[in-house]
Amino acid sequence: MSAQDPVPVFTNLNDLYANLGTSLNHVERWNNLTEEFETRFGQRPTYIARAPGRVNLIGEHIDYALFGVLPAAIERDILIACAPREVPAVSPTDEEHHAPGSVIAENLHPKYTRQVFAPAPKTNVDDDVHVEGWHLEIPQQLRWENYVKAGYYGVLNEHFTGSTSHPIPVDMLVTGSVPAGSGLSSSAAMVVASTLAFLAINGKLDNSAETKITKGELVKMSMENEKRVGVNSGGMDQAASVMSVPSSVLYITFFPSLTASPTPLPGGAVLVCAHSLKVSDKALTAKQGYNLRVVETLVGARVLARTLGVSVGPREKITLREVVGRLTNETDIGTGGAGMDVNALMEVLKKVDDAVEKLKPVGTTHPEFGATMEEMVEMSGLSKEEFHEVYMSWVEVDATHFKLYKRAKHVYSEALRVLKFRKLCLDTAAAATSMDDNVAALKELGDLMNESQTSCADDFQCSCEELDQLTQIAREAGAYGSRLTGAGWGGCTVSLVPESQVEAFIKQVSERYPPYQGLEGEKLSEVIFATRPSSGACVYKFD
Ligand code: NG1
Ligand code: MG
Repeated sequence: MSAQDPVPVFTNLNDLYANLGTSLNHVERWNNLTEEFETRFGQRPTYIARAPGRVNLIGEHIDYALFGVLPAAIERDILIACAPREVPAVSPTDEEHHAPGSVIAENLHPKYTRQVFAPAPKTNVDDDVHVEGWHLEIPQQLRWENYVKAGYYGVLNEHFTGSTSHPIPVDMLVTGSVPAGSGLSSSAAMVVASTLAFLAINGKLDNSAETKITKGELVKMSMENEKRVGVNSGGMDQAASVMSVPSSVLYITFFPSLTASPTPLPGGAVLVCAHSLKVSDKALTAKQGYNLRVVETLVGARVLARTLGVSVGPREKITLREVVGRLTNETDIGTGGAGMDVNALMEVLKKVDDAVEKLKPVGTTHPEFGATMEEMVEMSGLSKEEFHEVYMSWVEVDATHFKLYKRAKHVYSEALRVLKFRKLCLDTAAAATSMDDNVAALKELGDLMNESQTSCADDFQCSCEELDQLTQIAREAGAYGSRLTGAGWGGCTVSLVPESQVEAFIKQVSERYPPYQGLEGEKLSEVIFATRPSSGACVYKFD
């Protein structure tokens, strides 16, 4: 499996269901979506695009520092059915039917209302035939269709720019089983599915050589597309949603290039996702949360590079991963290699640790080593103007103190935990192991997850009371390890639980975690459920 593999386009239902696996009732969901589409739009869909959510086992907030992460796609997913809209011969004058590329988007969930929108072509005054680009308004507020539009935007601007052909009008129906705002990446799943749906419907995605799209290309496009919703995310969610394979977690690297290697978990354990029921909406909290962390880690990397004598271009946004790469003159740059192993990273971190200490501003009075804006600019070695242009002009943040030291400390320690976690998985798989060996390995993996939670809570400060409490209860209920998953500040936890104890585990957590009081049956399985790694995004083409 590689980034060069094409995104699968199935034309046969048996192949599709074989790819999806049987543990969730896929057949019923797909049939229901197809029938609803016919009822609402009076025609059968021509495509259904599917993209799964993901759970991250370990490696939190380090993808945008370009360190490797270990997520897996989950079985829950977003499905988008679509068909070209028949434009009536004698058409009404309403815009819905006329504008090129106009979209009618409906959602099976009644809370998400019907949306009608159309992109606007930008033309050149001297050449009004070739379209120069497309405009599609994506308001900076939380709306479900933003994620549909974000996927569409990239397709429009990549495939309908500089040409005379126009996108076609589309009817679309969306359904999702990934809980929103939960850290399971419903957002990336929506963007990936939407990107796929708009590519397919416009004839840009098929099994033929000219219209094939590789998984790597789809990840890149979806990452760009998701940024349009206002979060400067790394590529973990999109890569997991696109490239995952059943029954393995995926070790994803971003530096020197995107690679994904399936990594089997030791037998005898399952993953349990549990929602803290604190909804965390990154689109709303990014200024003091996610985007602020992106800025803090990037500025930290520049300051560190200066301390270590690593060269950085004046306008370059060097990452913490690149700092250690340059420090060691890493030779695999450009070869697509997966980069450092545990020992190599430990070696280089010995050199980096002292420099990380220097990210504490001199004489600071802030209790958590936060630097003020002025101190941070000074530490960066840039002028105020340069600093603002490089680090502040592309993102909105809202903070008085920037904790460069704590953030870098988390990123490097977390990167090392990911490598240790992966090595343990690989070593266990390679040895002819007994059940006891597996249990020993699972305990160690659990410890790494617990350490990750502590680092997220104390140094990266992306946990919250609910997540701290829920992970603690999970450990007491028998999990090998438990931690927040995704961006944090709310959303889900992931726990590694002995397979034989899953039911008892879920029961105990549901009795002890206060927000679960009174939940049972389907309501309870919405918020706490076992999941297994599932396959990545695909498209089904109807005949
Ligand atoms: P969530 O909020 O779970 O989608 C985000 C980022 C990831 C990664 C994690 C933290 C997006 C789309 N995803 O995940 O890239 O940085 O936080 O590890 O913003
Ligand atoms: Mg998200």
